[in-house]
Formats: sequence, structure tokens, C-alpha cells
Amino acid sequence: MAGGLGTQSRILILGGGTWGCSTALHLARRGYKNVTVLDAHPIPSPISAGNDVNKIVEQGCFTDGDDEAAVAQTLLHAANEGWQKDPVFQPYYHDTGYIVAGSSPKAIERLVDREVRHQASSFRKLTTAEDFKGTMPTGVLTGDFPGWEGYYKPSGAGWVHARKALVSAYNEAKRLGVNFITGSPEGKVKSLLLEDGDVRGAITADGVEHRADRTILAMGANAPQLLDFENQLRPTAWTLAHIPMTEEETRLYKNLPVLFNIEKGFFMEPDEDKHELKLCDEHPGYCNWVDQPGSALPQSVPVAKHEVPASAERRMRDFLREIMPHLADRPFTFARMCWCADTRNRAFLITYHPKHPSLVVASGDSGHGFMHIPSIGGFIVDCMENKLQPNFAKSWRWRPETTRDFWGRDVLDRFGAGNKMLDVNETREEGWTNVNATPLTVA
Ligand code: FSA
Repeated sequence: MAGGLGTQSRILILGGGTWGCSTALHLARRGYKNVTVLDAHPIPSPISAGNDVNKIVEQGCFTDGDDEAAVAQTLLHAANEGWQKDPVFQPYYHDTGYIVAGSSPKAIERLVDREVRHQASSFRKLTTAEDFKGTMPTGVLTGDFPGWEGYYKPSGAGWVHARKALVSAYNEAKRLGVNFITGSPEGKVKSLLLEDGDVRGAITADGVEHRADRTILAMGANAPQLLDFENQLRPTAWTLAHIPMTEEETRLYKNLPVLFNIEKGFFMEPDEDKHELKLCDEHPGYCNWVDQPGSALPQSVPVAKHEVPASAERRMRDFLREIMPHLADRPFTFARMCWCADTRNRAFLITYHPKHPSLVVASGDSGHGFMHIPSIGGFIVDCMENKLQPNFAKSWRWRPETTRDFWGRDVLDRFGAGNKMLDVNETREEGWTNVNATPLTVA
């Protein structure tokens, strides 16, 4: 690898989203004095997946073998320590409990195998509509829960206010001296600065060269626009929408456990500031396939969009009809596609690049990256300092040998929407929500 590092080394982070801000914070805490973050948008960026009212924090792990399981456990522990003890993050964690459910035998079997059986004594089984309704105050869950089976864990899981936690990490990193250059053109990265086969920084859209001893590529689903990932990342999007709630409803809905049906969708309590309830329909994800010149395989390219396909809206309303039919027809006030970066086995991709000795890649959140914001930056800095534990380094390695063929249709153990990958291009005929035209008054 490239030459030695010290606290005066110039470290450049590309991307000021969840992992970029976490890395900036951890670098500053370790005493690095010369850290710069570039982002095309002011933080919190409207295209960062972390710019969201809430995200789930739970124990579920997605593993394929003992080594991966050990890594997942250590990671989870580190994240939970941060949510419980780190003053930068602790105020945003809500230990409200968590209900995980399914509607088909296959999904139920999978969730028991993936989550419940590892901590069987913390979960209570829910089989009838009454069982589900009993987990929340009267009047919240009013549906019939047709065919549902679930497991309820009253504590040790919950949700976090994602945007506030992201901004908190950013503010603390800034307070500790990290330099953030945001907005376009000055923060927009046009290309990596390649010299003698290495990456010596980045060039922004205003033509400025930002030279660095180490460059950390933390641009999530947008990272493949700067570097050839050899088919290891698949940008994939999920869909969310908000519905307005009255003040009275917001009070009734306070401190609810998270409810996640792994083939239908999930919700958490309404946002305390705007009194909006965020909803997600669950599915294996949307890709936007584009044939790229010079690339043998089509690539999924993120498209930022503050709307969702009409079929996603339909699925959200179907989900509501099963659990809270009184809200099923309420207009949306906000909708959005949220882009993540899947890897083929859903393990992160955090490693030095094999050909560019000063470049660290930090991507591959695989749809479970946000909850690690308190700690992931520490692992990324460990990687930069060549201190990652061997099992982590192995799990998060550069691994193009696993992605030589097209894996764009792999659902990666997810369910919903017919258990098939979705394509943004197929939504052209059905259209999109038109949230701006939707009246904002509560029916
Ligand atoms: O278990 C979790 O961490 C929930 S992540 C929420 C979600 O929308 C997933 O439901 C989806 O499958 C994808 O991984 C993106 O994140």
C-alpha cells in the first residue's frame, strides 16, 4: 500500500451522506487534522438515503456462513453501543420495540430462520389480528391482518430519526475541524484524480484539483459513476411516501413499535415535527438498467426522484388496508425513491482498491447501512489504517470473482411485489404519483 499515514495526512472523503459523515467524524475523533468532505449537495443531501425521517434499528442479520455471522454480530454490537452511549447519536434512537411479520409460509419460515430463532426468548409470537392489535394502543391497528404471522420484541430494537442523526454527525465532525465543501460545482466530484496508476484525490466540477494522501469513496449508489466496480455493486431503490396525521393521531401513535411485514411493507410512528407518517412498501427493489458503452453487462444507474411509481403507491395502500384501513386513502404529502447499493451477498464493500493503493472504497450498504452510522466510520478508518480484523477484511474485500455474470435479477432474500426485481423503466406506462398536485389537507 501507499506510504505511511499520520494525523497531518490529507484525507479526502467523496460523499457527505451516511457513511461519509460517519467517516469524517471518526477521523476527526482519531485526531486527523486535514480532512475534507466533498458533496454535490448541502448536507443533509436530498439524494442521500440517510436524509429520511426514520430508519429501522434491529438485530436482523443477512449472513451466509459462520465468518459472516461473526462479522454481522460485531457490527451490530458496535452500532448499538453508539445508539445507546454516544452523545452524538443517542438522542435520536427510540427503543420502541419491533414486530417482524410475514404473510406467506415461505417468508415466515425465512424470517424465523434469519432473525427470530437467534433470539427466540426475546420474541413473542403473534398469530391473530387481536394479537397484532394488542401491541399498540386501541385505534392504531384497525385492520384484519389477513394471513399474517408475526413476532414481537418489545425492546432492544426500534427506530432512529435518520436525518437528525446524520446532521448531528455532520455538525460534530465540523466542530472537530473537518472541512466540508458542498454544493455544485465546488463540491460536485467530476472525476478521480488519477496519476501513475494511483488515485491522488478528486477533481470537482469547478475544475479544482483536491489532492490527498488517501481518498475514501463513500458515494453509496453513485460510486460506480466514478470508478469501475467490476459489477460488484447494484444500485437499487426502495420507495417511501408520507401521509399527514392530525395532532391527535400523532399523540395516539407516539412510541409505537416498528411494524415490518417482510413482503408487504413497514411503518414507524409519525414524524414529531411535521406529523407525517412514513410508509414503505416492501419489494426486492427497483433498478434502472442502462446499457453502458464499454461495459459488457447493463448497469443500474440511480435516478433521483421525489415521486414513486403508481404500483408502489398501490402496494402501500394495500398494506394500509390490511393493518390501518382508516388511513388507506389519505393523500400523500411526499414520496421518494431511496437509492442503496447492493452487493451480491449483501456484505459491505469496504477495502483498499487492488489497483489504486491510495483509494479506499466504502460502499455496498446493501439496504442495511444507515443503522451503522454511529460506528461504520470507525471501521472505514480501520480499513484505511490497515487495522481491520481479518474476518472483516475478508468479508468486505474487493471480490469481482463473485460477480462475473449478470446478477441483476437476484432478489437477495427479499420478498414482496411478486418476489421479483422491479425495473424503473417498466413504470413508464403506469405513471408515477403526482404528490405536488395532491391536496395536503387531511380528509
Ligand atoms: O431490516 C432492516 O434493516 C430494514 S431496512 C429497510 C429497507 O427498506 C428494506 O426493507 C429493503 O429490503 C432494503 O434493504 C432497503 O431497506
